[in-house]
Amino acid sequence: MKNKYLCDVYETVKKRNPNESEYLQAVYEVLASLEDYVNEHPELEKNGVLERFVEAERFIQFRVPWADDQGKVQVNRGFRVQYNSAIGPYKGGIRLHPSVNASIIKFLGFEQTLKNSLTGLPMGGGKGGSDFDPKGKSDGEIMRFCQSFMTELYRHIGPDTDVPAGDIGTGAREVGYMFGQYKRIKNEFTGVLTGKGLSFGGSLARPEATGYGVCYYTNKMLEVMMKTSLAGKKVIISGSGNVAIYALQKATQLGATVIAMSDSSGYIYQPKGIDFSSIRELKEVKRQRISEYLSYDKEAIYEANPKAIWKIPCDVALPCATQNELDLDCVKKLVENGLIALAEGANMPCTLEATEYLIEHHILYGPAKAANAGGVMVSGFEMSQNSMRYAWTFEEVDQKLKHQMEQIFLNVYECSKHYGNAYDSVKGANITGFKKVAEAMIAQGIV
Ligand code: NDP
Ligand code: 2IT
Repeated sequence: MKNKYLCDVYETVKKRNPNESEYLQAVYEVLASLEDYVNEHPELEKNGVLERFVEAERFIQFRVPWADDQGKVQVNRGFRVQYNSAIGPYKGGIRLHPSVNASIIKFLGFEQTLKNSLTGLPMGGGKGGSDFDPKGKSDGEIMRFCQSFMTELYRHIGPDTDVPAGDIGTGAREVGYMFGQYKRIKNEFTGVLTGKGLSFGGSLARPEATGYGVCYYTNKMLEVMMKTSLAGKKVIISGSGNVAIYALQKATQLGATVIAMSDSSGYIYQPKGIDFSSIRELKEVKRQRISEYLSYDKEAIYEANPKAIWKIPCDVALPCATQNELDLDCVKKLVENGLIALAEGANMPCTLEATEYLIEHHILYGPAKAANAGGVMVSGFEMSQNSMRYAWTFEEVDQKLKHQMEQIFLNVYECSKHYGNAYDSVKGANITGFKKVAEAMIAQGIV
């Protein structure tokens, strides 16, 4: 990064957010990739666009007290970042995981702003969460936590203000409890959350959307850039949560063989292909560990080292677990073993060095904010359906999702080529997403 304006902006971000490594990583990647665009657009500096863009509009932190099944009082920390509302109401998920802190919430809100712009829908960027660990908690404990979380959050959100949804640790069950509490406090039935149950305003195909979207994106990327497709490819998917499960289903439907999946304890390997219905039952119904897959398939192999999944040779890698799960060594091994494409279901699963290596080695690369935009896209469709008091069919939503994921790929690809390197999709995605937000920020004045 040589541009003085960008360097100065990044120095300020570093000073203001010391020790927030994930946030600094996400901001650095974006600023560095915007260099050509910023050089061509002096109005950005004149209007202070980047200084404003890297500072969240609002950051809320709050106490979340609840009583566990033994009657003991527990206290967690709740967060919501309302990152940028230039192109629409804040929109983004809620992460429940013990690792959640200000840095993680801010990196996710920052990324979400650009991702939501890429969807083509009018949604700003937001994200929330808590260091609450849902693992091993009873339904009653989950409900009391979600109710307490919403008892504070409700005053900051609304269907035209800020619309939360799921993320790690937050699925339909948690969204349901949060929605119930919001409705009770406000006495309002609105589309204030997405990812709701189908009986109270949820969209068909929202649970599937992120995983399906990653596969639609990957398939289009393979078709346009290599004249091939997912059919016949060996695929590795990390994680075994919402995104991973439906990436498994769609990749398999598109003719690929998913040979390995993981959770934070280990990975399973089955060269004949992992079975979707077994994984779905294991994870969504029984909420068990992935090691239990061996009770469905005696031939599968389990190793208690999740990161070692990247040592298995494959054609396509779909990281769908969490940030920085792939470092330089992991991608070097994948490339050495014949990798042709990697698309990010998770947010920021590759370190900066890993991403650079993929681009340098001309691996087809789908950056998170483009490749996993299908989830928030269908959340946007859920908001539309709620406003219309109407519901589209599964096929209607799925077809819109597929079309728009392919369009995102094409927009990113055209932009990458325009700036001189078809493989540099980081530049393509960041510039495409940023352009619209920056134009809206300039048009709306210094706010
Ligand atoms: P889930 O909670 O459903 O699943 C998360 C999966 O990732 C689990 O298998 C979990 O394993 C694993 N995992 C989580 N944290 C870690 C960690 N620190 N180390 C190793 N493994 C971990 O979440 P989602 O599937 O919804 O989210 C997965 C990723 O996709 C996240 O990065 C999320 O931000 C991103 N995403 C999600 C969208 C959505 O619509 N849900 C949309 C776009 C992106 P374990 O059970 O052992 O913790
Ligand atoms: O990272 C993401 O895009 C999500 N967790 C989905 C957000 C949403 O509002 O559906």
